[in-house]
Amino acid sequence: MKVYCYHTPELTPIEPTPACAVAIDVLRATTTIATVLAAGAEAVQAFSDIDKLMAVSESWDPSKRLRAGERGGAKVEGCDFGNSPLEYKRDHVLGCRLFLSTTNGTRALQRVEAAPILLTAALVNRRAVVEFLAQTQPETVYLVGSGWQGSYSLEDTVCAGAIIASLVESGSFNLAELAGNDETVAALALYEQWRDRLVDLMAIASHGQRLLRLNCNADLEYCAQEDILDVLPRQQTPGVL
Ligand code: 3SL
Repeated sequence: MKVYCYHTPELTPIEPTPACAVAIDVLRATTTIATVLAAGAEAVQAFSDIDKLMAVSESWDPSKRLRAGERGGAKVEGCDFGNSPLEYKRDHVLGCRLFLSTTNGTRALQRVEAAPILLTAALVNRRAVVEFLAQTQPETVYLVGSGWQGSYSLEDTVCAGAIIASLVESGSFNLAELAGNDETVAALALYEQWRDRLVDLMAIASHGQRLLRLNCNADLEYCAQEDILDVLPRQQTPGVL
């Protein structure tokens, strides 16, 4: 297994298609996806375009549909939810499909949707992703950070580093053999520096600061937790996890 870390969708090659891709948007799309699936949602369907989300979800039974849209960190008018994982309580979510469009996370998913195995990871479900990778050992794995509108995000890279750390610490993988590119080693170094202070790193990160300005302090605390959800979001059909 070779693991390649890419900081943004734009930096991620689309060819050759990797055996497995893992989309990461710790603040907050992939944390939200893990949260709603762990709470019993039937599926999450991701859209980069909000008008398409509205059109496709229109034909869905309204009692089984949740529509979530985020732009610039705020909820999109006309949607039931924004993108805070804390908005979703089990009672809202059970058996429903979440139709989701966010600024960057859904674009990262689209970038690698051709991968035969497409997962999403956040710190909250890191262990489930690591266990899957360790058991199945796909030949090539891309860890794809969502970034923010084309630029680097600390929180996505630290999550990639957390995945690498867990694989190496299991004793089954050697970093020199596992790392497909230098970004993978750098992601591990970032995680090793911040692993005991992940919430502090979130608060320094530019998107963390954007969310703090929107009074989303509790979101940062929640998204910085590791391994609290035993859920493996995996693409079933294009765009549907
Ligand atoms: O960019 C995204 O996909 C979002 O996760 C951003 S936010 O955290 O919901 O603002």
